[in-house]
Amino acid sequence: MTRALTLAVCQTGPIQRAASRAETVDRLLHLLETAAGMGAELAVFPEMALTTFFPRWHLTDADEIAAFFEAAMPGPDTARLFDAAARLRCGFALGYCEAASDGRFNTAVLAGPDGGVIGKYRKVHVPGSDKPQDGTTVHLERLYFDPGNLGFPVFDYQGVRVGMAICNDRRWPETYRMLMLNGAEVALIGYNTPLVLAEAPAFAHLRMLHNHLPMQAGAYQNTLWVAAAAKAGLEDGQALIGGSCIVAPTGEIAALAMGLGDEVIVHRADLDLIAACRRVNFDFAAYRRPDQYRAIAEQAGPPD
Ligand code: CDT
Repeated sequence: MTRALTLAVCQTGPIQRAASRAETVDRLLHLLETAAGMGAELAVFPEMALTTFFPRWHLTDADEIAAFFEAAMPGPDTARLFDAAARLRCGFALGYCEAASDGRFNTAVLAGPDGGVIGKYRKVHVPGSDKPQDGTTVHLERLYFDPGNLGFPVFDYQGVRVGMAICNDRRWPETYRMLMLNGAEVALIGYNTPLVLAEAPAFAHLRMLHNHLPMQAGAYQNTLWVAAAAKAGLEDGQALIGGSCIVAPTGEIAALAMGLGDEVIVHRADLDLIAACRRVNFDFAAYRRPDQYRAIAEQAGPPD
């Protein structure tokens, strides 16, 4: 019998700053119910799915910044989502801003089909700057978030090995490699990707290529399923790309979101395809040469 897991990607449209948590959680609940109605067993929501992508602004008021963070997960606003997971027997990965005792993190929590917390991941590759620049659109994630300190954990989800990554992580080959080496069969990714970067406006037409290219390569080169959810559309004046997708271990896009609003896509992921792809090209144990790759772990970039 084929091993399979039905994956759902719950893309959201913009979540404006004016939206209350209750309003936003209502939207996420509706998406989860839709996903479960389509047969999903595990869903992924975007990065920072409870709030607007506030690092586009330079904020200085501590209370104003703290309002974007969750002190507990589940918390008073989000418990309904975990209850729904249990009711629908459909777990999820949810991106949120985590206020923890050891720092502030851009985090995703993995909820099980019983509504319990399985584990969490904290974004390793935090992009942008910690210094506001005069007059230009900024990306100040490094001002508000500490770099993730949990590595790339992989969790058991109903007998399937599941890992997570967040937005900029998806551009780095090490993300998928670490997930594969830790045993992942499925990688769940959420993202908020501006259509135009102030520092590279000429690349605007490449944003979707550079969205799918690394995820397809990561899935193929590591023989994983990738399910990735965008927060899309015009959010508080900034255009975010869509392109949410489910990518097979062959590198093929198995399902693709059409629009820039709330949308669910579903695909029954054949987990046996992983072994088939490994047999064709990527018998890691037989062919990988970790002894020849030392620089990958020891150097950040090319020598000076
Ligand atoms: N959220 C996030 O990580 N966004 C980045 C874009 C900003 S890079 C300055 C991304 O890689 O999509």
